[in-house]
Amino acid sequence: MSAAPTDPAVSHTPQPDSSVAIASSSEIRVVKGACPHDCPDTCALRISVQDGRVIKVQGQAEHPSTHGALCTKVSRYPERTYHAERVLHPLKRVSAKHEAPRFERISWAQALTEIGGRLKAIADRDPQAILPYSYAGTMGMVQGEAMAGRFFNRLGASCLDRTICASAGGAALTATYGGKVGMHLPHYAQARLILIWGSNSIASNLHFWTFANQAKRHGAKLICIDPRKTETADKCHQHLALLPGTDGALALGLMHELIAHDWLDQDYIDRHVDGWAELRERALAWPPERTAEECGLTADEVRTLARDYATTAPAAIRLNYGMQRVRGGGNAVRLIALLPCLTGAWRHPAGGMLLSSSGWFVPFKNPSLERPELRAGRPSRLVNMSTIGDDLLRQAGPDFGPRIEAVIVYNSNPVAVAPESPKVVAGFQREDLLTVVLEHFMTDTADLADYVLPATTQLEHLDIHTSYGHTDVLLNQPAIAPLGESKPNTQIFRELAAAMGFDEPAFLEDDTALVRQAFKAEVDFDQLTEQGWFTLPLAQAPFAEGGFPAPGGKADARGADYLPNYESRRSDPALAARYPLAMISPPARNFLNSSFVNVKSLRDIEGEQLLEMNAEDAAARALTDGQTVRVFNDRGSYQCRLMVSERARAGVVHGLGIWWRKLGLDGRNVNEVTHQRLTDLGRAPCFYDCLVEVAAA
Ligand SMILES: Nc1nc2c(c(=O)[nH]1)N[C@H]1C(S)=C(S)[C@@H](COP(=O)(O)OP(=O)(O)OC[C@H]3O[C@@H](n4cnc5c(=O)[nH]c(N)nc54)[C@H](O)[C@@H]3O)O[C@H]1N2
Ligand SMILES: Nc1nc2c(c(=O)[nH]1)N[C@H]1C(S)=C(S)[C@@H](COP(=O)(O)OP(=O)(O)OC[C@H]3O[C@@H](n4cnc5c(=O)[nH]c(N)nc54)[C@H](O)[C@@H]3O)O[C@H]1N2
Ligand SMILES: [Mo]
Repeated sequence: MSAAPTDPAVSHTPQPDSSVAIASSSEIRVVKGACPHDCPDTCALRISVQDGRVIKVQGQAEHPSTHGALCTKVSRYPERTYHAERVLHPLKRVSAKHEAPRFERISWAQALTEIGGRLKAIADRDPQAILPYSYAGTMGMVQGEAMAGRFFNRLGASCLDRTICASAGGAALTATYGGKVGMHLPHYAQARLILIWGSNSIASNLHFWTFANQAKRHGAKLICIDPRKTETADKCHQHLALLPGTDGALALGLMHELIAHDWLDQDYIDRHVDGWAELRERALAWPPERTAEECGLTADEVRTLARDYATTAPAAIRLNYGMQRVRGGGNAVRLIALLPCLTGAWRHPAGGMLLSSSGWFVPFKNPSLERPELRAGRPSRLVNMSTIGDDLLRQAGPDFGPRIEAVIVYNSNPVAVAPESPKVVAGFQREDLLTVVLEHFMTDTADLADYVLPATTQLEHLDIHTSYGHTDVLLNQPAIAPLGESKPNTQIFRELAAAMGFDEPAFLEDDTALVRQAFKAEVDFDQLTEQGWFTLPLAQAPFAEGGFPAPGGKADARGADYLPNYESRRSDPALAARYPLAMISPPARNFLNSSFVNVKSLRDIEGEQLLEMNAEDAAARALTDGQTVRVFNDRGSYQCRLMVSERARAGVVHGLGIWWRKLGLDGRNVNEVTHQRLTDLGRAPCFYDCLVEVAAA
């Protein structure tokens, strides 16, 4: 079904395996796959195909980390793939950018010739004016950056600083441990105490929850630390609803109690921690009363948490990214990551903490998959994806470099997901900006494109995956031929390379070659192909005897401190007087960031864009459950449906995300009010550090 390119300039490029038509048969064939989505779980999939059509997507029961259970979203994968609104052929814009979007169908040959010509003209002046914009629409290494990276390196384009999700916590783990490493997922089942900290595991890390639930059945205590009373909090023994952005203070308060009660593992500290003496002084300034005042908890809650954590073994922390989307998010992660070093919890396989396991894969990966040598020493300006709004509106200048003239978007929907959308929209509305979007659907970003190129889904292409929640490599075999004229991202970049006249051998390699190059020989490719996954050979209690991947093998406590939010009663009282509500915008359970919002059966479960608010705050504003409200601050406003709910504590509202703007009540979403200031470490956005007011619409 895949259309061969008709342009002679590109027809020599090889077709990847995944676009070879797969013979149909009325028997049911089972294909082994991997879930591509941005989620810690990276499930092993079992895809049933009949007559060339996927009839069912299930989990693989034998996969030890995900054991056959799938979330509601991904079990609806066929509905997404065969969606009537899939983009199945190239499109060219025929309306102005500020008008309602209108597109006409064009051939691949025309699309490639025109885009190639326009990119070449920009690159002749300065290739740094061209920017890739991608994130984790698919987490696959091949359909992610393998071929795209080669293309942008050869072009000499600007580089994207991929910070939108996890880089504050990532930088913190690297500063503290020397890498993004932590406990192994299955060991949580043996823990006696689990702090589920800044994680709505049931919604966004379901397979961790299975292990936590096993521990609970064996008598472990589960404590949820989250401003929102989530469905995970409902199932834990205790819920501590701290104020957003105060986790660093809570960690210091716990350290205070560890010191005061002599609960430290001084031997572990002496041998495996650098800089404790200095941090110890800072922690002594956080007695339970001060900590409680800062966090919006009671002093008793702080004391009891410290006692539970220090006196139960093994004690495990499942930290997640929700708590690092604030100004002090990086330091908060550093402080929490030090807790198991102070109590010696790392001595046990079921003790320690996990924020991300992705660093465990690094030594096994091929560092030159994206062919960095193709850049050949040319400049590589780094543009932060989290400030794309400001950056698209910026003029050329000595500290910025050339104005951005072209953006090529793949695996991301920045117009919906990037902070401060009024500026992001204004940037993408520039008539002089060339925007090319590789997509499955007409997202808010595709609506502002000059060209939309149809991409294949995970059922239609080959890929290989790591995980940030477990330590298995997974292979995704294509189950069906590409729908319509869609092509894998890799193939689109190969053909764009050919249209630009790039003839290096790196652009002739097919997807099978890329999958085989992704890892070094230690990852057994035969086992991966046969079984569907390969488990990295790693130590069970990785830091029982220290040995952190940092230089010297020690955890580093130097400099870690608590920083309050940019926007809070304490840091900006004048702003807080006008906008007294702290807003967080964690994901709606049945969406995956902005993916799946257009899948009707899932959108029907979510209903409408919702704002959860405590009854006290609603009464103070004479607002009632179910009414349409306007959420606003100096940056912008959006309308949504009010849900008066016990899930919200007083003073904090939850704008559940991330809706497509055009499916929102007034064509906007929650990022209308978020800001573009960055975290203390990792240059990440502060989505959950945001003051607003709410009124009847
Ligand atoms: N169903 C579903 N699953 C997902 C996603 C999705 O959109 N939907 N997204 C995926 C992606 S990209 C990621 S990064 C992960 C995100 O999943 P997580 O890493 O778990 O992060 P969030 O969902 O942003 O937030 C988790 C929890 O942190 C809480 N929180 C907010 N602010 C604070 C704070 O200041 N302190 C503390 N202690 N808690 C706070 C929120 O209320 C929320 O319940 O999940 C992935 N899985
Ligand atoms: N207010 C607020 N904003 C947030 C967050 C929040 O909690 N609150 N969360 C943030 C986080 S954690 C993240 S990770 C970002 C996520 O932001 P993004 O990474 O942009 O994630 P999605 O919104 O899921 O968009 C991914 C897009 O990639 C497309 N896609 C999927 N597979 C492929 C493929 O194989 N090829 C191509 N070409 N396209 C594909 C999908 O159709 C989808 O439109 O959003 C951030 N934004
Ligand atoms: Mo994310």
